[in-house]
Amino acid sequence: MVIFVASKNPHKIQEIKLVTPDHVILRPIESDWTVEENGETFLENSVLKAIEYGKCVGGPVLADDSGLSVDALDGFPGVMSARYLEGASYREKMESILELMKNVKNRSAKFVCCATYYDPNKPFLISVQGEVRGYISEEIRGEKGFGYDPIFIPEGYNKTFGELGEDIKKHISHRAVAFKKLFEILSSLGLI
Ligand code: ITT
Repeated sequence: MVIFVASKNPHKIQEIKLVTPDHVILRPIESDWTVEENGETFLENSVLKAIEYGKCVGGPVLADDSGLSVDALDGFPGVMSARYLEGASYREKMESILELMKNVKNRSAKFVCCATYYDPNKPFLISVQGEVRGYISEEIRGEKGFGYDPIFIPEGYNKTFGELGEDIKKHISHRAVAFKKLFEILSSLGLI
């Protein structure tokens, strides 16, 4: 069966594929479809993307809204993770976060992912959230992954996601946790 994915981020889609059951085919966005992500939470934005794209394609859709949340910065950049310092490179965004964290002792942080399934024909919507807790590193390390991966050290490891890459992310990341949970629910309901 085919499920559309309401994401323009190829890294996300690749990571979702790694935890998708073999009989489910993910179909990425082919048009220049876009939606204004004006929600205040990961849940709101994930639901917004799923419903808007579901209405557009007329079939079952998955959406992912995610981001980095730093405890000492009151959850920043949070839902603003993609839009923080718009136009700047991820190296610049990470340098800026490290600058904000200079001399900050509490480096705990988490990645959060809200995964939503929506079928406009039922209509039917399920949202689940996944998290991975960890720490902000002292410097940028690693070339793997995407976004803020090179400054995030997951709990229980001493390397960043940028060093660990998808071999580890597919087991413990916020996205892996959320989508595994979502696929389990969809399977138990006989929807996939
Ligand atoms: P779509 O909305 O098209 O799915 P996006 O990248 O704009 O793509 P979001 O609005 O959900 O997605 O923003 C997520 C941002 O949070 C992403 O661009 C990264 O900056 C960050 N992020 C989320 N998951 C991440 C991960 O696994 N590793 C590193 N950074 C991540």
